[in-house]
Amino acid sequence: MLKFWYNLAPNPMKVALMLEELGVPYEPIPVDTRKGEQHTDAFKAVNPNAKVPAIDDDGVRLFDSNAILLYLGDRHGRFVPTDPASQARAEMLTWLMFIASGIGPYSGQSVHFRHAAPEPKAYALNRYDFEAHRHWKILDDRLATNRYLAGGEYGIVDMAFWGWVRLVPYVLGVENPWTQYPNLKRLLDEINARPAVARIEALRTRHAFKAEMDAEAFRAMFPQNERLKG
Ligand SMILES: N[C@@H](CCC(=O)N[C@@H](CS)C(=O)NCC(=O)O)C(=O)O
Repeated sequence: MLKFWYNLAPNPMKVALMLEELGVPYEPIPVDTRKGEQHTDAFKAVNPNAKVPAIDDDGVRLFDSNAILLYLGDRHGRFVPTDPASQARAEMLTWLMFIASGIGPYSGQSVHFRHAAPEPKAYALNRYDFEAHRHWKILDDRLATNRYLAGGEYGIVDMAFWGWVRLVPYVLGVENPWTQYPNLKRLLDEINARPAVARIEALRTRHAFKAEMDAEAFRAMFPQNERLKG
């Protein structure tokens, strides 16, 4: 059976959504990153990058959420346009990579500098807040004229989007960003209403991940800080 190493953060949740949409059986294996479980030798044999998600699909092993989405889409011939020469496939690849290389990293750094970094952080926070807004605005504009991100049909790009868009208030430090970005909210609400998302709620309650961001969690998730200690 397909093994899925996960926690409840945005990148694993995209893959959880795809697995639930496909309806393939899978074994969820929790990796508690606040306890440092991503750094064990056993997990690094699965993902040398020491992050979730990763999968093992009956011997086919992958890590990195967007690679996994693409693999599963191609493998099952669902939620991706299959003709490699088509405009639809080109748009799917373009927006998937935009999320992988833009939305994810800039949103992640916006969260880090807003909620976790020590002072002084004004320069870094301004940069990542600006870039996070800029990237989300590009998606909001795209969704003003397209029902889904890759065009006419719901697919893996929308799932990659869903992983992150739920956290936009936290990413941008704004209670109600939706007045500014109504099209993001429109697609978020539509995806949230899908039965696959309801099934993910069941997965979310299956394992009690550590909630505290204490010294152990900071050491595990931000190992670079150890270099600053005299
Ligand atoms: N590019 C990777 C990023 C994975 C990633 O950053 N995962 C986070 C959760 S969303 C994680 O494992 N963080 C724990 C850590 O950095 O120690 C992907 O898309 O899968």
